[in-house]
Amino acid sequence: LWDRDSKEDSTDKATITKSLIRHATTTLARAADTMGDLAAYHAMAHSVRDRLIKRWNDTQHHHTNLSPKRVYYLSMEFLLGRSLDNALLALRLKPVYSDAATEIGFRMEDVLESETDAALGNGGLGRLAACYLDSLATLDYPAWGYGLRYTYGIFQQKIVNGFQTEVPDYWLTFDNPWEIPRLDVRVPVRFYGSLSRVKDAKWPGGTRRVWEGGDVVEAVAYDVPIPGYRTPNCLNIRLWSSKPGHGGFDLNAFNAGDYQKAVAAQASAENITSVLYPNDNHMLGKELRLKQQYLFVRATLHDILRRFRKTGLPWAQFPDQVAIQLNDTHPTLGIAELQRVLVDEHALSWDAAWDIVTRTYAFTNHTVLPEALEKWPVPMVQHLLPRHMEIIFDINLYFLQAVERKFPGDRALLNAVSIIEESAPQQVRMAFLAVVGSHTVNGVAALHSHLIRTTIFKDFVRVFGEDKFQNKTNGITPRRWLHQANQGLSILLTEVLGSSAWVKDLGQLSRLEGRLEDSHFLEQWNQVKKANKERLAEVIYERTGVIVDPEALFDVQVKRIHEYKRQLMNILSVIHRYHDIKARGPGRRASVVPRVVIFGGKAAPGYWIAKAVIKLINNVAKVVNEDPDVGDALKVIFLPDYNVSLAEVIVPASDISQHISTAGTEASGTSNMKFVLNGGVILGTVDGANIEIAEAIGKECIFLFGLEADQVDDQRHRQRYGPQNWELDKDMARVLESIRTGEFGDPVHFTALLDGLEHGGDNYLLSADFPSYLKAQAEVDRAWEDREGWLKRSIRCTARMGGFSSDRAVEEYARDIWGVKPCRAEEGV
Ligand code: 26M
Repeated sequence: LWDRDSKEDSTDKATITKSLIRHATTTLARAADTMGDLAAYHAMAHSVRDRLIKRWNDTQHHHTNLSPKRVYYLSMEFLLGRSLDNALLALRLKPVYSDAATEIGFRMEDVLESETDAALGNGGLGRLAACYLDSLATLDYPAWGYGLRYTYGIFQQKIVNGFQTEVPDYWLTFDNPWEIPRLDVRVPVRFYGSLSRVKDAKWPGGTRRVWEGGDVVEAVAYDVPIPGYRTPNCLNIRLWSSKPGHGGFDLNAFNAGDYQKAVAAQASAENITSVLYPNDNHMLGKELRLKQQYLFVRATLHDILRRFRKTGLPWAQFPDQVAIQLNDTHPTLGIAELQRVLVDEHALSWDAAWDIVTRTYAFTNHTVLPEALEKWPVPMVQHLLPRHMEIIFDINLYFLQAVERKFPGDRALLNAVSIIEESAPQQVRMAFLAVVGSHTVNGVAALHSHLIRTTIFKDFVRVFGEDKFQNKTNGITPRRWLHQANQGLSILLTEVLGSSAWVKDLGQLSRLEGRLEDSHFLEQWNQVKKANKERLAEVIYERTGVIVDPEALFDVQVKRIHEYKRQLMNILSVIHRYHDIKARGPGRRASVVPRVVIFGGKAAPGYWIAKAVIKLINNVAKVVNEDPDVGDALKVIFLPDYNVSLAEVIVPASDISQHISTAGTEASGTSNMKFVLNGGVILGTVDGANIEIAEAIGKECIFLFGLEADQVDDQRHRQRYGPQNWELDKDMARVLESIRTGEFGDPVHFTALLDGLEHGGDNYLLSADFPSYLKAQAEVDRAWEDREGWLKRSIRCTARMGGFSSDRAVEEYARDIWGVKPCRAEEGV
């Protein structure tokens, strides 16, 4: 199909320069000598895209021919970030493209900076999906990602007067070179409508359930190529976009002369995928979100089933060809949808269909926070998806009957495991549906997996047994989070380890430990970190106007703003530190360890407490940064619009990063892994993956503090109902008093924050952990003063992180859950 010897395949500078110029002139209709960085980016992206598409085609053909079992990763979010740099590194063409860019008058950095992030996700869950697709591609697994093509990704955050404001992220303003529209791949999707029963001898029992009427829209496919690193394989993420249904005009309205109404109906179809819901770890029961979920699973299953049917295999072999992973409960309607299609459209018996469903699906849980667990009101599901509601009731009925047979008369158990919550109105518990419809359920870190077995899913462990509930500790891709984001360190590692094999085999980093006494190497390590801190200092100056000293300790907390993540505790400790500096007087100030405390993160637009925390951080920053008594001893920075590409600058520049959630609340965390991999030390609680990181790198390399998960409930209980009146920690109370008296601006903005701590029972236990937090902070200061000790700690961090690669995670999923094997396309270019 493709002329392999064609000139365009060559990787010499002249060929690449020519292809840049050709894309500038023909694809963009621009003159190469008058274009700016943005146009140069588009020309380069198109040139790289040509190469990706070839690999993509070869991989798909190869997989179609061999027909191996495939894994389908279903995620409502893919937080990909930028693609150009990543693709150039995967193809190992960055040096020659850089030379070509220079040749036509551009600096590679400026070209790369022109790319807008693909930000189709909120945070950890969406970024995890992106890391897993990178590993699946790199390890040659036959896999597809499926998601939604939101017109607006996560909002852009602007800080105005210290407040977060949200600006729409219209990321498709310019053409998106990283997607291939498949305007011919369209799937009709029905909403609402009614049910009937018709006679049909082909169906078991002689009747068939028919769902018809309602509104029909179409899902259109857009494909995003995901190149593997140093392999010819290139995977696909298929993103669905909603469009008006075929013959989309509402003919009744049209005939009645209501042209406006007919057109408006078209717009409402396009609305479905127009915006990503900006909530992270919080459920919102909006009908439009349910429509997104159904459109997603309906289109995806249609596609998967079509691919399976081309094999000509019998239905019973579907689970030998298809593994579907549910990234949290968001795609759980897919369970009911597969059952519906098999029973209503392909005439399988209920039991035969259910056997196929439960051998196909597996489910990853990402949170135990009660407010994040998805529940949908039965009347809403009934109205929007009448047949699915019926099927869910039947699934529940047969499941509860099986429970009754195993545990006769245990009504409390039946109540506890019912997929339907008997509230008014009744609610569908999506996590329970996901557990019942999957063969395997996994948590995302050891503690989290233990917690789901003993709390939210404990009754299901009785019903299904222990083995169904597994742990798969999260991982991060070393391609983006070390090789790409930290070029300086990447070069040093390759030099010291003798090859770049570590990029695909992260365990090799352990060999760094042999270099701990090599003072030349220590100095090189130091220089890399210093350069990364200088780069971040420049970004801080550009975006906030504040000058920071790269020699200071860089202390970073970047993640979504959420009460359980306790950014509030961090800023309160900053105030405490500020008061300490002020109280010292000029003489003793010189002995303070200079710190730059850096915050970043978005609050959900309706999450007022989180927004107040952002305002407090900004107000504290203003007071501290402008106080001449403080100088370089302390600077406080809030970096606006934290996203993947900003993370790529921040992560390599941290000395210490904070992961300080109340124990038992952060399922895993993944930025903790990114920081440590880049030689950053952690200050954290005994929570999520922090625990496994501590085990891997050694207690001396991590600063852990605070209550442990099994102490949290008792502490909450004591605070609420304890024998003595519970009081706030004294140091914390003093800090709160300074906020209340207006030291950091009009305290009216902070009433909710103060009240939550003083009268609201301090649900996230900031006060209980505050003393040990301050103590850990002081230990960090002392450790920093021993610069050589710190450097060695930094190297050990990187050296011992091999186990946190997403390659390891994906291999475990492949072996223990999916049963898929690598399948590499033939070496082409
Ligand atoms: C649900 C309903 C309606 C709208 C939005 C949602 C929703 C969206 C995102 C709920 C939760 C969402 O994300 C949760 C999440 O990101 N969890 C994080 O997952 C990471 C990867 O496993 C973990 O590392 C984090 O600890 C966990 O908080």
